[in-house]
Amino acid sequence: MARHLITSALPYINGIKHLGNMVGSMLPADVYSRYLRQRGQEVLYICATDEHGTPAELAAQEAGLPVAEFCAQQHDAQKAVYDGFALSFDYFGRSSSPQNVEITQAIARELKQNGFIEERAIRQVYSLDDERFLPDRYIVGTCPHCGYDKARGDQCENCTRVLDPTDLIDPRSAISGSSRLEVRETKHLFLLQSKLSHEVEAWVDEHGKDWPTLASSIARKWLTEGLQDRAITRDLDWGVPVPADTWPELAAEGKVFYVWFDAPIEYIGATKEWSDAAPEGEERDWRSWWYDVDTDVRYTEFMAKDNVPFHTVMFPATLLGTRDKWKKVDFVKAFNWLNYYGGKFSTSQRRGIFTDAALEILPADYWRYFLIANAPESDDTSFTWEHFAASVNKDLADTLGNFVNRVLSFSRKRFGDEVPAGKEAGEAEQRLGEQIAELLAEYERHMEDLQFRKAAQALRALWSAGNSYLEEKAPWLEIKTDADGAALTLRTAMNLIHLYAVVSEPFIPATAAAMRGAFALTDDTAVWVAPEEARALAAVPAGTAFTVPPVLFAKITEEDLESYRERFGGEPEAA
Ligand code: B3M
Ligand code: ZN
Repeated sequence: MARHLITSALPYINGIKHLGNMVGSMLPADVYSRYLRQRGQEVLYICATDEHGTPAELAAQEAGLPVAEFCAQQHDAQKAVYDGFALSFDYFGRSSSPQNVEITQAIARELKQNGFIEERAIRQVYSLDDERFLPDRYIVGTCPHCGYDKARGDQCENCTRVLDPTDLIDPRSAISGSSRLEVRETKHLFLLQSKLSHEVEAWVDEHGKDWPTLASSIARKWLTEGLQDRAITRDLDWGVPVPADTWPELAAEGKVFYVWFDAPIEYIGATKEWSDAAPEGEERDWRSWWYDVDTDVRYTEFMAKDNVPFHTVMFPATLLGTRDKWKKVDFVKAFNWLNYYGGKFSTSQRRGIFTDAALEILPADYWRYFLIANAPESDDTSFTWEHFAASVNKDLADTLGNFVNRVLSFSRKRFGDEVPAGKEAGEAEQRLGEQIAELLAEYERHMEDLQFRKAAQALRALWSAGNSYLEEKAPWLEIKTDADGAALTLRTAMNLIHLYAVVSEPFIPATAAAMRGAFALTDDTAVWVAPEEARALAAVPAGTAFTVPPVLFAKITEEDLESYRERFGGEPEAA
């Protein structure tokens, strides 16, 4: 049995995330984790809030809160939303945890020891009124290219040009607004990526072969451009402190590590948090997932395309430079972007559907199914309310929900509250069994390959096969002349419902549990059903008591759509 370590890109602490953020990381990681657990694999699914860097400090300032308090509140707020989406992390940590501080500092020491970190003097903007050096993002001014007067020292949001603080016209501090700035010399730590370039290249050559093209092509692009040495410390009040035992001068100046240095290390840090949070009597060993485990742990990462360089170049360079036995990623599942009516979702511009608002209007399974079935795997995809409604109404309400409801309701009405016996399985059931076994094997293949859109297609085909069988046998007619035949049809359909409940759980866990719970089966579990076993369609024997669950998916109406467009914006696509 393989041991699967799974991580999804850490959502920044500032603000509740939109659906686009979740579909490109946490949601597919959850679907895959659930699938592997049901197949009996040992899985550790780790994620956390990414709490350092300028986004956290600026957002805390805006909220008028000390940054530590802001992060604690936001961590809990985000975690509550992810619980609402039934994201089954084994641990959802915090990059500001003591565990991450400890491991980040230990890794930095190892890098220094091996000559892959050095101090360099650089010229940086100092604010006399804030009495501190200002990271590029903390300097605002007028963009020399487009005249936008809120351009930041690192980039102009208006014309997206990358800037240097000294390019800005009338530069001033984003903290105090003061324009009493001067350029001074200061020292920072640099990760000597250039010295690790060949090793990283060799590692990507060896491991990147079976990654999806999106991930391997971005990694190659960065490597071809040549790895630059990168400053990995900042003058911020909030972050993993540079350890005084190794860099006393920088520590005394309050330097902290750059957020992208400590954030990927939080995958390890959060695993230690998981270990340290072990309940009484439960053995947990974080090192057994991360240290000297190259062969018996398969590590899969989920992220959006903009995070690929950090995960396939900078983080592996960091771990290679330690000359230690840290586990590196085996498979990088990268996603494109989910847009909203063709425009970008944006947390900062509050454009699109945010995860908390989504749960206010519809249950998680509507979103889980639609987002994964339309995941931006090979291209950016665009969310529209019209497509969302059409998809859930057809696939969830009609194909799956209606099938479950009419089979159970009709059987209860004509044969009572127990699964009817009726005839032995005949040619139609034989054919159906073959078809189900084939479709299930295809579904498994796509899940093993992390091809989520294709997996959703195969799942839909499984659901449709049940509807076709029901139309073909038409028990509502059959019962007039052949009650035993009708009973066989309904018993077979009920076995399909139980099978659907098991294999749909990775996508729609709440609905799957409701479907499985309809049958009073002793010690029933969501353990996967292999195609060979599924073929028999006999897991639910005649005589099993059952109940009829409430309608699984209420349809989205035109009025609903109107109200959603009203609230979230978005013009109906041209018919
Ligand atoms: N916090 C997500 C982002 O770029 C970033 C991922 C960190 S994963 C170590 O939006
Ligand atoms: Zn500009």
